[in-house]
Amino acid sequence: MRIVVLAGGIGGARFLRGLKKAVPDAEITVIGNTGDDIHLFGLRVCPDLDTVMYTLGGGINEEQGWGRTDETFHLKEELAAYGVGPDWFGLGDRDFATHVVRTQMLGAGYPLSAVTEALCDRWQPGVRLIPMTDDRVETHVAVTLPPDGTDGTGVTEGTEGPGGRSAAGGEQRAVHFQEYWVRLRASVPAHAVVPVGADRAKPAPGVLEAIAEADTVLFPPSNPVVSIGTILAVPGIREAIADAGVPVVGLSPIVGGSPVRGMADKVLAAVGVESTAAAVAEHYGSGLLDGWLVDTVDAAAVERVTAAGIRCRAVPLMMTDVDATARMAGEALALADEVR
Ligand code: GDP
Ligand code: FO1
Ligand code: CA
Repeated sequence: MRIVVLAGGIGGARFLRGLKKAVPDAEITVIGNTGDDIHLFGLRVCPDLDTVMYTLGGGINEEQGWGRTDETFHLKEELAAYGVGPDWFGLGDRDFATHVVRTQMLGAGYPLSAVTEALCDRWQPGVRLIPMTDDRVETHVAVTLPPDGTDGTGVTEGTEGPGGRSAAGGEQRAVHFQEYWVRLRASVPAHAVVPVGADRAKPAPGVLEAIAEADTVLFPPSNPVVSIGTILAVPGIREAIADAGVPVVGLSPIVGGSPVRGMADKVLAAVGVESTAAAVAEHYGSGLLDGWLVDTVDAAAVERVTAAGIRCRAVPLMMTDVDATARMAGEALALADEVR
């Protein structure tokens, strides 16, 4: 069985661990989000690709869900001693090595897809991990900063780019997604989420082929806006999924009206989607989704999703351990077989 999964970071990676356990013989291709990528200290950092690679390869910091296990921060501390920031992004020493290797290979002319394959030679994630594109795409968020020049974080520098005054007196800025998510903790009003460069990006080699050859396409409980939404913004990917003629089944990252983890509600609001399991299904739409799983606490949403032309079922969707996650993956594949 050939399965294609569009994945962000933690939600995608943890789901993949369950999927591998549910169907050990499946050939799984993961199309990873690169809209979160950022250049720091001259290095290319790919948080979502690395989260998938470390999680499936056994190197992830389990509590945090991102970054390396058994990590130290000497390099970051030394950089800070030189006054070199940013100080708000926690890059550890072990993690730094990944970014050094990646940046060196990119500098030598290898595309990100080839670099990712080389990094996975070490980690052996047991899936084929392909970035959505080899081109540069960076998610930016249009925000309003408070009028007093502070942003509630106690840090006043760091936001760059053209801005202006809003009617409310706050300052309008477009900030990098990581700055919005990690530095500002999504605590300032967000008005738009833009995957800058996506409109000119091409799917990485292997992406469209994997979709065309898939038996099933799965949307794990990843962020619908800044993870799966960004992947779908690369011209050709959404169309390839819709045209593949195979079941497309998703699992809701929203349980009981809130994200299980993180601040997906904030970016959903920025694109005008309410934070409910049903609204996220409608946001993807019946043109793309054939099946949708909601958590049992959201059983009342099944009717609304079904009315939208998407087959829906309520099952436990909390990834508390690998076995629970494997059962979720099994339910997703069973739903796919029903619509096949
Ligand atoms: P990120 O890139 O690290 O933010 O990770 P993803 O985009 O792949 O996934 C983030 C989403 O995972 C969040 O919106 C969470 O609500 C969702 N999530 C995390 N853990 C669980 C879980 O146990 N169950 C469900 N249904 N969703 C989860
Ligand atoms: N997330 C944080 O909340 N704080 C950090 O300091 C941080 C550092 C970091 C370093 C490497 C990496 O691969 C991921 C990292 N993340 C961090 C997670 C990352 O920002 C994710 O993109 C977001 O959590 C949402 O996807
Ligand atoms: Ca992410």
